[in-house]
Amino acid sequence: MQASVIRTTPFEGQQPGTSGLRKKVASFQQPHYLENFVQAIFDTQTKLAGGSLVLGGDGRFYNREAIQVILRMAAANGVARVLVGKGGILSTPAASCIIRKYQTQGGIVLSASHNPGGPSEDFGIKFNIDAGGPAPASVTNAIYQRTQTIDQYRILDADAVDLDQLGESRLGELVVQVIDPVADYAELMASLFDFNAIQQLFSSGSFRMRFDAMHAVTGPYAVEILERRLGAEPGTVMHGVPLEDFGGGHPDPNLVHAHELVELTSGAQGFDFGAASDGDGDRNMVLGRDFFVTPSDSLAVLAANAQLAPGYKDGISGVARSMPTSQAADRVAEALGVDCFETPTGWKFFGNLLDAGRITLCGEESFGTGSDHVREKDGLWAVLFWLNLIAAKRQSVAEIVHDHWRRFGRNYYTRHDYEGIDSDAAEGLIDHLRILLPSLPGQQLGGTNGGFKVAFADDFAYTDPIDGSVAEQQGIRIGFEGGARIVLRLSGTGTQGATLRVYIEQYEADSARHHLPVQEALAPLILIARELAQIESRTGRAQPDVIT
Ligand code: VG1
Ligand code: CO
Repeated sequence: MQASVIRTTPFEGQQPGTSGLRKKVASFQQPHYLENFVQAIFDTQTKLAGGSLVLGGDGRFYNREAIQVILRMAAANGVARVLVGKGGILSTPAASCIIRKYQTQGGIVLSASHNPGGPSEDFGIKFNIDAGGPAPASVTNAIYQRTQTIDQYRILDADAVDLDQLGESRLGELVVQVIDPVADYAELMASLFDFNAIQQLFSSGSFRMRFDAMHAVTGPYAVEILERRLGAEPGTVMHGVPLEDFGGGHPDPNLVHAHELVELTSGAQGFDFGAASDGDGDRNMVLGRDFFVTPSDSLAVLAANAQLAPGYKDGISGVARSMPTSQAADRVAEALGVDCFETPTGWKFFGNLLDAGRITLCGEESFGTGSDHVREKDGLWAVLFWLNLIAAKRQSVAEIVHDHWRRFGRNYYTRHDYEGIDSDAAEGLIDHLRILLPSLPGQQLGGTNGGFKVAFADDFAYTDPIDGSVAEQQGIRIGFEGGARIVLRLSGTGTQGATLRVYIEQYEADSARHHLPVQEALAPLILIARELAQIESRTGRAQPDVIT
């Protein structure tokens, strides 16, 4: 077997976004496109030569082809060992778990996460560092720089590796180890949560749940853990077979895309608990009967009750949330006397805080919750944490959250997404807000009777407390007296046009006012955001596409 050096020229736009390089499948299918990016990883991440690498993806269309290319390139670039998930499959949190457990020099995760899959949909690739988490900007910038000057890549001339047989084989000098994608992850979960208590909850007969894997990567993980190890009834896991196109749906666990689960948990006969995860298994949605847990609240509830799970019995060292995530967790941190950090959007910003032991739990409003057990957000982990709480407290989801609001107050929260809008219009909208920012503090917005007084307005910048790195222009923040906030930013994960995200939050201490419909409670702030940002006139959209 021989390594070839192939001449190539740079592609524009191989800059990773919020979470890796995401493009249409057709982009990745262009000759040399994937290869250029992968070679840029090998050229800049020099520890991989002679080292080991974890490799796997969420099973979407083009996963298998990409895995074979990357294996042959790893062999030609002197990687000693690649641990690849059976069938080329690894959930994002499982990849993180395996990088850490086997102390590899990093991992390559193939996923466009919650974006649809299939020949005309999205594909993605992301590099994770040896700590197990998404590469920080310093690394992704270096990879991107390299893609702009690249003129050759190395690849072994070899046949495809059998990815469906567990065990070792060789590709030239490279040892390819096909591993069970579920085993190590399931073991880690069993070490963190009270599996006996959860087992008893399922066998009690008075608790029934459904987990919607959305035909994405978590199906096999959820069947193994929930049905086999914890004894949930067969059929608990819905849409459990991973499909290359996720059955044609958006593998995005929210009220819009997981509506079947919402219906199953509705009404007197509804299931007690519903949960879903996304394409690559790092997101979670948690539902009770007729009850939706806002991800921001979920983080706060887990933080307030962490000691009920064996893995967190000694309490938490601190908590972090992304900037647009509601401030519910801040109130818990204050009560616990621990730090709460506010980071830019994207899991990579939690890595240093987790590594330094400054935080135990972290989360994002975008259905992401996680802890220091790995360096990615983790969908099934959050579901198991909730099951552990329900088993320990012997309360329903709604009771747990209502108790939480009584104790800490409620942060009403919603996110409005305007998808696929014109990129120039989106940039123009943000520029317009940037110009407006200095004039806002002190202004009374939202009409004469009542209204909201602006306490601060800025374009969020973050200085990492561990390494001092600075991230600027991370989203427009408008904070009001009393804690209400409007946040606006553009998505960094889309592949078509721009997506505007508008995040709205308002704090309510009075428990008599904790049961209003969310959109109604937030209506005045929603209106302020629309008018201030001139959303309709600039984007042509009167209504958001997705409300969560
Ligand atoms: C979105 C979310 C962000 C999340 C990111 C990756 O990014 O808002 O919180 O970290 O997706 O999640 P953006 O830039 O589109 O707002 V995943 O599950 O797609 O890897
Ligand atoms: Co994801």
